[in-house]
Amino acid sequence: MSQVFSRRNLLVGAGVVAVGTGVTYYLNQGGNKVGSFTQPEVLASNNGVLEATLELATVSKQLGNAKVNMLSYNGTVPGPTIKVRPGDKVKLKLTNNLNQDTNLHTHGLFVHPNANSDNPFIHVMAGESFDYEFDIPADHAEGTHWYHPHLHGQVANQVFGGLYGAIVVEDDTTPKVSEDRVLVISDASFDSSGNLAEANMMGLMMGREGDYVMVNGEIQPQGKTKKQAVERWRIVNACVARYLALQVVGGEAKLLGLDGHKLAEAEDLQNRVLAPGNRADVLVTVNTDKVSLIYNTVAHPDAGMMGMSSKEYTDYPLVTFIAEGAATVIAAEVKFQPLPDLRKSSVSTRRKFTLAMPNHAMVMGAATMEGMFTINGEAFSHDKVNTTVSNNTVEEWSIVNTSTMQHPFHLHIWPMQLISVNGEEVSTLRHQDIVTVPANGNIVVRVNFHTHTGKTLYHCHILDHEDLGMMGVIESV
Ligand SMILES: [Cu+2]
Repeated sequence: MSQVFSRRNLLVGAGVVAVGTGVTYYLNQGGNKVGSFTQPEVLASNNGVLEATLELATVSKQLGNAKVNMLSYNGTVPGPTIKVRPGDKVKLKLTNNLNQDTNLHTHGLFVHPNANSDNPFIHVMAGESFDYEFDIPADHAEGTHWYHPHLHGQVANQVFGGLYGAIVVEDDTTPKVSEDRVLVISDASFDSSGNLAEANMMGLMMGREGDYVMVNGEIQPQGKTKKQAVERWRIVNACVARYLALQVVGGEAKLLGLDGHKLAEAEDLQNRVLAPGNRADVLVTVNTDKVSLIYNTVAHPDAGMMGMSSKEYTDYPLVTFIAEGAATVIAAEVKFQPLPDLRKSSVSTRRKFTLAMPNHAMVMGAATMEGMFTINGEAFSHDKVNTTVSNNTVEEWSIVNTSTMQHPFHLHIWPMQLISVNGEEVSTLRHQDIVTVPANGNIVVRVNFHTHTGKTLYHCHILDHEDLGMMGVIESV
């Protein structure tokens, strides 16, 4: 077992080893070059149509001073940014050149869950291609979403491996800014040969956290900005299991929206926590000669148990932009259109979902934890519809967590309005597609099932938990 629980590190040969407690700043070790900040390639629609190929393949890429082997869309980590407008038709050919099966989920897009649209039940076999087609509704809100594989049993491995990319929906209200940047945050671990590390039993149980935290596939990249520049940062938490407490140093940071849904008004970003899968749309005004996105570890209640020794990050600069010269200041006008407030809706059905996972004693000696992560006592089954809802109704869901760690609850397609957390009402109006259910706690959300009917999923977005069964099938009829 010692082999299984040992922390393996990247860059051993390069003399850079980050072990033990406290942050080992990668940049401070042995003269590593600072990676430069780059934007993923953009696949943009033209005249209402985006037609493109996403090819999955392994890729050998430079990470700091090391060569590592990851999984990629179109040869890059993250994959290309998909940029669309409301009303667009999107045709994506998914070409699977991996030696494992996969599929594609357009996380956050309000599109159809059936047929060859955002259908997580599709299976794209190794060596095969599949033609996806999505219609972006004409009234789709502008905002930031993302895509990743959703093949049950393989989701955590494939996302950890590097399969993720941003989706940007732009419309005429999208604010004009000095820079509009995608910041995809992800993590991964590697063995001494630079190959992706496998998750051990603890990693699966708690959700694996990679040793290296990246922004757009680089460790602590640096880019350029200008003084007084007004920038939009589209932050995607693409980590399998890592919660990110984020703040901006060197600039004023206003949170405009979460999960692609505008808040009622801008709020301070400071120390906002993004669960795995959450996105934050942030407006940053550079007010010094250097602006950084700073990350702090969100302490896990079970940290330190049984060899779980993830690195602690304290005030860790994920990405830094150096200001040179002065920006031509552009006034970024942000429109906050009021979201429908489901607190005023009449509720057709109330349901309770109980999330449960095994404790340490239950998994000691177990060969697998498959099926031990459940919702309402049941692990995911392809063959079963767990929840049937009626189109054009508003439901109220109480989501209860019986475990000692928090779970980020994700519903596909229809956003959730957070009503209360541990019985305390949420005063602000917010729609999200991932809401965190506190340890031994509960939340209440309301959902307006409308427009799309069909079968899709709800699950924990700690992707290891989803793969181990904490997922259910919902059908809107
Ligand atoms: Cu979970």
